Amino acid sequence: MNIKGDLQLKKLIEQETRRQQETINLIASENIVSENVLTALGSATTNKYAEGYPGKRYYAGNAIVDEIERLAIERALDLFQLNEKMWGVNVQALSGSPANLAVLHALIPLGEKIMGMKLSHGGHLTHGHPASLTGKLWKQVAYTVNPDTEILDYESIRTLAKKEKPALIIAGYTAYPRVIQWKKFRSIADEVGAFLMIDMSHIAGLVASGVHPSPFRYADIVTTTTHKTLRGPRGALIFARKRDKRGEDLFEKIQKMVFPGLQGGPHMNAISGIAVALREAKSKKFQSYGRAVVKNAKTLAKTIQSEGWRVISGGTDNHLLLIDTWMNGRGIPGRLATELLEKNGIIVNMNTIPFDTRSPFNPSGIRIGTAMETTKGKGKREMEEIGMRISSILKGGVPKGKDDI
Ligand code: DSN
Repeated sequence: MNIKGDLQLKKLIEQETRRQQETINLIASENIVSENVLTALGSATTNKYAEGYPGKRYYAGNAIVDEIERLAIERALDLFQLNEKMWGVNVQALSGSPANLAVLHALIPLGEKIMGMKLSHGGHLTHGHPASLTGKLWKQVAYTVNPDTEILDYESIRTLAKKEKPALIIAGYTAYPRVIQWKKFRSIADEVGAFLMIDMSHIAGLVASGVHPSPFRYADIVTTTTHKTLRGPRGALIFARKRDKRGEDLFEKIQKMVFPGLQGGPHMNAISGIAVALREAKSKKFQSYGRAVVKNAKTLAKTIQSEGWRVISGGTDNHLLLIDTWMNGRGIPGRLATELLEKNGIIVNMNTIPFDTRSPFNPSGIRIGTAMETTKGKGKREMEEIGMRISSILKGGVPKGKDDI
């Protein structure tokens, strides 16, 4: 990397690159992209304005970027084994939040109810949280996990849906460690006549590598960011049915909402990088990567549990786990846990746990993910070491007289 003549920025980027390599990065939504993705991101495609869609642009000179966008589309459909007659994919949304906003705005009249998981239980802001535009333009009906198991309780979700009759139901989360049963969500959505939108941002790479069930058979719309377990550049994909159960072309409506509804020119360098990542995700190597990510998360959960810490829902089936560091006052709050870990070279984020009694600014837990360290080549032995280190750092952080965990 060389930013000629700008030593100040060059130094900062080098420092950040070193930080990523030299610390243990367990932010569940982060990863490290390949050199090829970085090259595509830094390519001349960033210079091109391409408002519109391939073959229907507003400026001249787009024949080549048309091919790039078509390639990204083709690879996205191919990766998730989708028939282009039934599914369309938009590759232009700038990231996950605008992607979700575009879907909602395209399909749901303002003021109607949308149903999503409560943020503090693992949902996302754009699933209707009152602080997000999605919670201001639509009314959120929030579901939670079961208080005893900390796992989705499909029957209580069904009861809530039947009572509230939302126009759209969202499944797929940012801090939920278990397998999601898409079929159950489909039957709930059908019972109340709602669209089923699945936000698989966190687990897209696991779906691509076959270690989490694919949602496509059951969903009307699937959104995903491209930079988490999928290991691409920042960006998003919106998959939508061309003909849903009511005979509606959801894809066409969403296309119009992304452009011109919500955005101007797409970031063609990001789309180029996404095309690279989608090809990589199709490889055998990526399938082993997905398996390793989940294995590593399970090892980490087991190690941390064996040290006396409470892991939410008792473990994990995917790339992330939530640790209750507070343990009803016997441990330490999530914020302090995050700070102590960072001082010791381990990067995580504080996180609420289901039914948290503390505030989101200083919650009861931390969230840990294995996507990035697995990309760096870490395996079972390293995960055990990291788990032991996390535990001993957290125990060292327990104030005097409170070290009885
Ligand atoms: N900020 C992302 C995450 O960390 O899960 C979600 O948008």
